[in-house]
Amino acid sequence: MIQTSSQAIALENKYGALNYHPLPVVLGRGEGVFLYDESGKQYFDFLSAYSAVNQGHCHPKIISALTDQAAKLTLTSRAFHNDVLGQYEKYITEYFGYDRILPMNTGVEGGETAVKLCRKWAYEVKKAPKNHAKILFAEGNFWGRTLAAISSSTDPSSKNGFGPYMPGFELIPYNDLEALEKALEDPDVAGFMVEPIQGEAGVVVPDDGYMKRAFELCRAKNVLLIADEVQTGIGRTGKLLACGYDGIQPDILILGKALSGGVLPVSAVLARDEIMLTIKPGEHGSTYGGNPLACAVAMSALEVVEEENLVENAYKLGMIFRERMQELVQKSDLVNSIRGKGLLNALLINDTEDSETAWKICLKLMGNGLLAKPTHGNIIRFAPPLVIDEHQLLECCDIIEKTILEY
Ligand code: IF1
Repeated sequence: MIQTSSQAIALENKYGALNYHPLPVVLGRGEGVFLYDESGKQYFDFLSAYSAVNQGHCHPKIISALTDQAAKLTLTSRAFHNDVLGQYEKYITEYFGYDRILPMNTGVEGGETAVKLCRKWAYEVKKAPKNHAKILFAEGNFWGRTLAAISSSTDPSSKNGFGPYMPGFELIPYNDLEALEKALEDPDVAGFMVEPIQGEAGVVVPDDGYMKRAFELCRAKNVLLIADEVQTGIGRTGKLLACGYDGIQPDILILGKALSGGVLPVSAVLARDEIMLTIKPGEHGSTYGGNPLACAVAMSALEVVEEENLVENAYKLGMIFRERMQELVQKSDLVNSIRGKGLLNALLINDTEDSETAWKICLKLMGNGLLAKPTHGNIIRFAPPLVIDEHQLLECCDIIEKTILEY
């Protein structure tokens, strides 16, 4: 059956839960930095599935790791060993410099795992009194949709209407070291979970050295720094990890999204022995976590990042992108500023947070062959796959500039 986009959209609207508000484009194919709709129209992907597709759509090496492994063995559960898991665990722990990995699937499960691990460590190693451990979060955080994740949220649309919420969580302002220092005076605090750049909040970049100082403050109080690099990790910000800008190795590292290059949900929690070994058999897990298909895909996704120098590319092209957008800020009254690191950037529009301006600009961008999504009414996130080349990036800058100037 031949299906038009309006038919495809109508089906979703009739039979699906209405928990999203997508741009009215129906995609059927992706390759590298490009997406194609059902009529064959080509778009530059400037969302990369929220930074999951850092290696580009349907990367041939990752897809062949997927299909090769899929033909051999996909899932055993962790009730048995499989012949890929150990190799993957060795590969990823060496890649990021940790003792051990706990493999999960979605990003939010990585976050849940990190929180559980931190609590377990607090009771067994730090000797916190039973059920007293507290975890600090920064206002504006986003780490997913589970009840624990929304319990730490300050975004009413994520949080409201789903109570009661998880106890033992505390909020402090982001990028505020004094507030952190004060919160750390409470001896029950066991961990501080934080994004090195806040994604959902609108690509909020903290002051230089924030993560480093936060890490030192935590260390001084025997509190674990848990870095949520689900969105910022794996090259996106122009370093392998955004924490790399501060030269720190977080106590617990959460990865997801691009760990599979957008092929299937693969997340990971990395930590040193002292922390990871507090969880014993039967105390945590997941049917699909560590499945051979995910392990094979993740290894090849990480190999691609290295082989194709995606970290360096993101760094270099990010500089060029922000320079071009800075010129646009000068030329157009509509845009206020550009911020970000590497290829995780946001353009701030001169309008209110509840306006429709960013959305309307994204519709125009779509018409001009570039897909991006607003975050809030006045912020547009620009995050192309890291395989984009300079020529393509400049073409995209032209599209963005033309669209904004014509608006
Ligand atoms: C949705 C935003 C991005 C994340 C960080 C954990 C997770 C995420 C830092 C959970 C997920 C998503 C999920 C997506 C929208 C999205 C998002 F717009 F909300 F801000 F990426 F920019 N930590 N981010 O950003 O990972 O469980 O989803 O695999 O529709 O909820 P997940």
